[in-house]
Amino acid sequence: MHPNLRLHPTLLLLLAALPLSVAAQTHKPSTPEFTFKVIHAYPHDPQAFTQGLLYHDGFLYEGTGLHGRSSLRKVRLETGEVLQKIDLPEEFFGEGIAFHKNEIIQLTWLSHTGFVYDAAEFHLLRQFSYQGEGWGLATGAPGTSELFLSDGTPEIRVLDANTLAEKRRFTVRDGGKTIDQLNELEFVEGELFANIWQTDKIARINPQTGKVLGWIDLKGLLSPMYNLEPGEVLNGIAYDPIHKRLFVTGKLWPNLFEIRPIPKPSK
Ligand SMILES: [Ca+2]
Repeated sequence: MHPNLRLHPTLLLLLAALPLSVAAQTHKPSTPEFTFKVIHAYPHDPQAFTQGLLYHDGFLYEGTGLHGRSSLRKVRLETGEVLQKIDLPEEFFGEGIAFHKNEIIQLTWLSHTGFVYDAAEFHLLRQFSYQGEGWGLATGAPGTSELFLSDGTPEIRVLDANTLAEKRRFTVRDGGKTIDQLNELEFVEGELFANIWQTDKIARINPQTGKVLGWIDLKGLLSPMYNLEPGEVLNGIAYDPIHKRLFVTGKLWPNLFEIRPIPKPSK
């Protein structure tokens, strides 16, 4: 501590005696919070249990989950029309997807099995194995050949996109608190965005350290008139780096949105 910042012992005693709630108010949350503006609303297949979402060369690619309903799709953004689709065998519960070179990689939830398809025809090229659960997957910064993988824990694995071997991992923390339930992922302008499962929140994460840089609160994005079931939560982030468009949707949601995060007014 800097000598000038040393507190007098009497003051320390006074601070220790303060009720916790008052003491907490002296430490305002330092992690920036964002709300959102809807730029466009698009149709989304309400039968698609979205587990993976990405944007590439003018089209959306979507991985869906549930046994017997898992698939990989190419989707027209403007209409939600499914242009191309391959179904997974019923024993697999599809999870996150990522684009690498001319291939699409897809995780499964509990099967320790991933699939690699050629992106043009969706032909299955090979399978691979990994430890633990598979939740979200995202391609890292251009030129790094990195993939980010979430598994429901506070840890994010960084894979070599060519070999799919683990290179490193980091723990996601907001201040001193570890953050788990990290679900669908997207790499956006140098940050890793993660849906927090069963919430309306997206964490903005430093992909080197795991530090949470901000929170995007998407509460109220989908109209309450849709009466969502408990499992029909926000999940799915895609980014168009050319036009800097950020897309989000949810499991079985009727809409997909282009949004713009905007700083939350301070209270
Ligand atoms: Ca994504």
